[in-house]
Amino acid sequence: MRDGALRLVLGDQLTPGVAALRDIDPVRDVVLLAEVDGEATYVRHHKKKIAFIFAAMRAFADELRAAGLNVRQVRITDPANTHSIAGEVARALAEEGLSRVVTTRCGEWRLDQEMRGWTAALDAPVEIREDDRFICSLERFAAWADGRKQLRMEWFYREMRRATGLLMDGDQPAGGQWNYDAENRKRLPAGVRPPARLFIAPDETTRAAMADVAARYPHHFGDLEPFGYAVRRADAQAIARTFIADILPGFGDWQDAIVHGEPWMWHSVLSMYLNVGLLEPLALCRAAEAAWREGRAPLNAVEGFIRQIIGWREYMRGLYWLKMPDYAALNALGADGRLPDFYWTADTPMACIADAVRQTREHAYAHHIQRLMVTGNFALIAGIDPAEVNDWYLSVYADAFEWVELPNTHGMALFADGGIMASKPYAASGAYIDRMSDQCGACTYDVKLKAGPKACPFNHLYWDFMARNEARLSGNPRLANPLATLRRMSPERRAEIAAAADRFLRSIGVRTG
Ligand code: FAD
Ligand code: DLZ
Ligand code: SF4
Repeated sequence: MRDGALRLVLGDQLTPGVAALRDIDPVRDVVLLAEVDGEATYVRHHKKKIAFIFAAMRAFADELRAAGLNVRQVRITDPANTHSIAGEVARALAEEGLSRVVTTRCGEWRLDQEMRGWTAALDAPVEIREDDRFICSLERFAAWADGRKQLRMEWFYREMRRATGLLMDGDQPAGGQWNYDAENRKRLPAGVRPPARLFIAPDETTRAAMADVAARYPHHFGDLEPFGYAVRRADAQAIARTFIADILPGFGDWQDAIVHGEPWMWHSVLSMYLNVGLLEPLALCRAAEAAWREGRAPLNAVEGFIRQIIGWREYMRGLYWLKMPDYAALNALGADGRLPDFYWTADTPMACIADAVRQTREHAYAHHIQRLMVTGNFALIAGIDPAEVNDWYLSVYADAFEWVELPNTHGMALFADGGIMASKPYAASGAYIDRMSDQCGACTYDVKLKAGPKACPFNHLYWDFMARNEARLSGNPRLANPLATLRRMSPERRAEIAAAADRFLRSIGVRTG
């Protein structure tokens, strides 16, 4: 026995100051980083996501070794690999002669539950430390939520602004307003194009991880090439700096816009680095605030960006741990349709969906409005089973971990939680997509048509969704207008909508039987 601790660090805990590494003894303790099939296949993650995580784990092992720590790095190709985190912890304890385990609370309920049984299963003390890389502790979130009927993000966000002092002048919001979202919904004017971005050419470490993934997970969704994401902290920080200098100034204005051939727009594309621990949320927000205070970016852009991180990101995590495990099983609208194949193949004449899926396949990324108002909105109004939709979102995005994916999908996109998060379902017809994008001009369907084979499917699915859920949604004041319109429709028109939606949903395999 070397009387030291095994310091387990998971693939999304790649931060030198993560709780499990605090007070580490560089002589007696050993850090474990284990690449295992169990984590790579509990959903069929996108190939680029797995390569990104494996390469970032390998780069982090180099970083820790350079800092003088003992690192036990288990590669996915290691013949002795047991392919589960628990198996690798047990093997490391035995082979390294260690007596206890220290780790940081993980980001998913399934693994957290498993870890809570490890002390008994491994016959060794397992210390699980809170993950304090977040601004709001889970206790603080629970206290904020306590006794509230509705958990609106905006109120939580204001608390986070006060707690961090970000964009505050004394106890008042900078510029006099908390939220500048009303300025952030512009359509992209003709001729305006997003700025160029910094991509990182894959180094040897990344190339090796890509080759391992190509050999081991050939049937997983997604392309490995081209690979331009950072896997090292310094590269992620360089990308964040160029975002703040060149892209952040336009972040707010066209935040909701979708343009063919422009996957990134003015978005930061930093979520994957934040979520695996290569970037720190508070430091990033302080750098964004400095850009505004020094006149390098407008307030609507900086406030919008900071709100996404200290507001939405923190709120999603708080809600996830507050409501799990029941939250995952909620299906308030009783949706039970199958996920159509085109979520994987992009083989659909609906130009907006084909484009979002193609980009997702290529980059393991799509921006928020594509996730919410294209693939998410379609799944909502088509009535697809939330469990299938969640598996898809958890698989296909490089930034997807259940603590953030589930509440976004289940609560924000699908209204499966019946309104714990959102005050109404984000259901929209083709008109919304037409207003915010250039997709409809290139589509086989006609967004202006409401009936007939050429009519945009979002149009009849939207009204079919309202009709199917009329009773469930009738008490919602924010839906008073569309429900009144629905009630004014003739029985013939309602029957026509139901028949068109049914025909279409059967043709794509959402409804069977
Ligand atoms: P930006 O638009 O540049 O925003 C800046 C940062 O704010 C992001 O990097 C992210 O950290 C944070 N952020 C923005 N919106 C949200 C949000 N709604 N929830 C939490 N953080 C937010 N985000 C994930 O990180 N992982 C997921 O698995 C995920 N799944 C989603 C599923 C659905 C159905 C929807 C509608 C949204 C999902 N989001 C998820 C939220 C959001 O779409 C992504 O965070 C964002 O698109 C990431 O791109 P970006 O870094 O360019 O974001
Ligand atoms: C997502 C992921 C993948 C693909 N592979 C690994 C892995 O091999 N080893 C590991 O420690 N973590 C991996 N992860 C991240 C975990 O799935 C993540 O830590 C949990 O889901 C909790 O958020
Ligand atoms: Fe999407 Fe309808 Fe527009 Fe086609 S017409 S791109 S299906 S919204």
